[in-house]
Amino acid sequence: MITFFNQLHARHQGKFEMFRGELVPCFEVPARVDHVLAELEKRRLGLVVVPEAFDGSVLLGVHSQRYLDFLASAWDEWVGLDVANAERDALPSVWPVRTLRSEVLPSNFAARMGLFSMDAGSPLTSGTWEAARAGADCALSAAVAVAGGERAAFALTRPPGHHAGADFFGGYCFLNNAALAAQQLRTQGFERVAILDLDYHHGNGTQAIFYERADVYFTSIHGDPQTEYPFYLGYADELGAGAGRDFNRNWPLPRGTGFDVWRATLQQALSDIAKFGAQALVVSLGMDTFVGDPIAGFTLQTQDYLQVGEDLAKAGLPTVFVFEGGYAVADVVFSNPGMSLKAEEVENF
Ligand code: OKP
Ligand code: ZN
Repeated sequence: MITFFNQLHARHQGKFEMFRGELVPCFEVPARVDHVLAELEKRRLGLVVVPEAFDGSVLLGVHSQRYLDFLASAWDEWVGLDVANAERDALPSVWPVRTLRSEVLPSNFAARMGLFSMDAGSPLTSGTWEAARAGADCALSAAVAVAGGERAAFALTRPPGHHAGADFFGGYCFLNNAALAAQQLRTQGFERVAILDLDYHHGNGTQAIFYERADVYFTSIHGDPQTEYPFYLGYADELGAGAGRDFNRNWPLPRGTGFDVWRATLQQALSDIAKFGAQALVVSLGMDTFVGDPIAGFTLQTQDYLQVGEDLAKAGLPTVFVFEGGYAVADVVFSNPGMSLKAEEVENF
């Protein structure tokens, strides 16, 4: 398995996120991927390659121009408000909820920050844009590699992407890496692409991006949004709309769900992907299903991920893995299906 990694990920380093009324240290830290990288190299699990830099226009396949413009200039605008802001993360504080207008673009920076975001837990920092672009390059390069004949490619990226919509950030995500990979596979000739989101949190951004499309099937196994982030999407009755009707499927599971039920659900999701006739697969690989994760609630254990790797391999599809969540920082390497595979299985993957 070839891995795409860019050390520029570390340019995104939030200080605090809003949690239960106070600012707490960010869970989404650079060390997350550094541990995975070290382990990949130690176990010699294939090449680790720096991705090529894609032209910004590729991002328009998934994101709106006005959102990309905002992200690209946000840090400079933030510091322009007050030079002391250079030492502070930017967090939104006001949002255009129902009855307020979101097609008007205010000139006020805080107003635009709210317009283009869904929560106050995703700090925007001096290097956020650079890191997000580097992450998108990893996902796009992984898709190009798979389109070029690789059986599997891994985009080892952060910040994650699956909560980011066409025109908003949130849930630690800024550019939707999985969506970009899926779109790239479409562009390169795969007629039907499936996205399997295994992160503990529902991939609301990815779902929304493809909700009205029949060419990209989205399915997700996640903590029930009645109690788990992102709360406002990810329910079982969301089946797609318009041409995309029946090309979206959610599998919300209660907090506390263990591997037996989770795996039976995975089998159903994989069977639906086969019925859809997917020619390629993008896996949003969140490792926060691990029992030790500090912000999630499933109880998968290290050895379970061996089974996950085998189940995914059996699907027999060219596969792009995109790293998403996983916050048990030092343990995240032990909960990665690709990394839990035995050497010969990695070869066949
Ligand atoms: C991103 B990904 C914890 C509150 C939760 C948002 C969680 C985003 C998860 N302080 N905040 O799906 O792993
Ligand atoms: Zn997650």
